[in-house]
Amino acid sequence: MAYHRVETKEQSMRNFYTLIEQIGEGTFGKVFRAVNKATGQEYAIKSIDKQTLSQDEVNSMHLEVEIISQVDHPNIVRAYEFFDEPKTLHVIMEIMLGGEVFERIVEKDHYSEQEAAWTIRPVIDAIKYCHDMGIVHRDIKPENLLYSSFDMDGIVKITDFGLARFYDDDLMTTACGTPSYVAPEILQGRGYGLEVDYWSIGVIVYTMLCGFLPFNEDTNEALFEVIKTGKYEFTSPYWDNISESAKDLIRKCLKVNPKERCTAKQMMNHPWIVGTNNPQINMPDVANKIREYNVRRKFKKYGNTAIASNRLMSIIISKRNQG
Ligand code: 3AM
Repeated sequence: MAYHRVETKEQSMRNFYTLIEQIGEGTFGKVFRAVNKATGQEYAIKSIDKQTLSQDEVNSMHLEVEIISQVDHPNIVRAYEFFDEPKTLHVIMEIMLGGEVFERIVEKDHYSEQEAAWTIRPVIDAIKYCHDMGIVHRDIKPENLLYSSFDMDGIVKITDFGLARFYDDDLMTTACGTPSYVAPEILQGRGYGLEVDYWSIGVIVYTMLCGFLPFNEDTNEALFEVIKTGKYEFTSPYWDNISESAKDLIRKCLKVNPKERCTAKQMMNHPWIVGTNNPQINMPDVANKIREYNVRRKFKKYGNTAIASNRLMSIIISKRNQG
């Protein structure tokens, strides 16, 4: 990936790209649709105002760029250029025009367990690839799984490596993530590893098969207490007709003890993910529930975005002090 340290006006991003419209807002900064002036090719540009960032966050952004410049996988959004301007950072990325994975599911005429498994399989493969490279994503959630296009051949890709880190064998301690998808060991403040991404996959698969979250409380404090116990249910009647194989996978991902949790490699070999015997019965009620969940999610968006270290830590600590 090309890195540009911008010192003159001629070198600035706007000399090479025309911004068309804002298409999103991420953990750090805004995302725009843009066109390369020389080629006419469309890209997504993530722009971050440096003045709104602490030095830690600027470092984090540089790290995100370093990470995405090293990954090369069909199910991970590509990044091409990085402009480091005096006031702003811009990452030029592949544009994903097909929308979020949960938005697409509800548009399908037919949605079965088989389709759910096919949808999540490439995501697990991409996570396995990251982990093999020593990269932990730490913010796997439906909002970060985007389709490349609306065509039939559009493929799902992981985006937003804003919280990703290189991981060696030392456990990480920074508390971060998105409340509904965060793993218990992060909340216990005990140090954690790659397994946090497997937990998030468990939460996503659960939600894909019923349309509601396994852990859901009115406040983050209450939510974190429940996540730490790892207690959830396959609530009747919603789960009555879901296969035992799907439930087995979810149980293996949502283990409180990260050492007992199913790895991405094991998931890729799990019968439900391999998917030769999955039910192909249409599940219109699940699609409807996912539709309702999407509406709630958009509504709550700013209550359930990624929480970087300080704020999450203060919620955990204030809860600890209370009890
Ligand atoms: O703000 P919303 O949730 O609508 O879909 C992503 C999200 O949109 C979008 O930017 C927001 C923060 O992640 N986004 C991220 N990367 C993108 C990309 N490469 C993207 N949209 C298109 N192409």
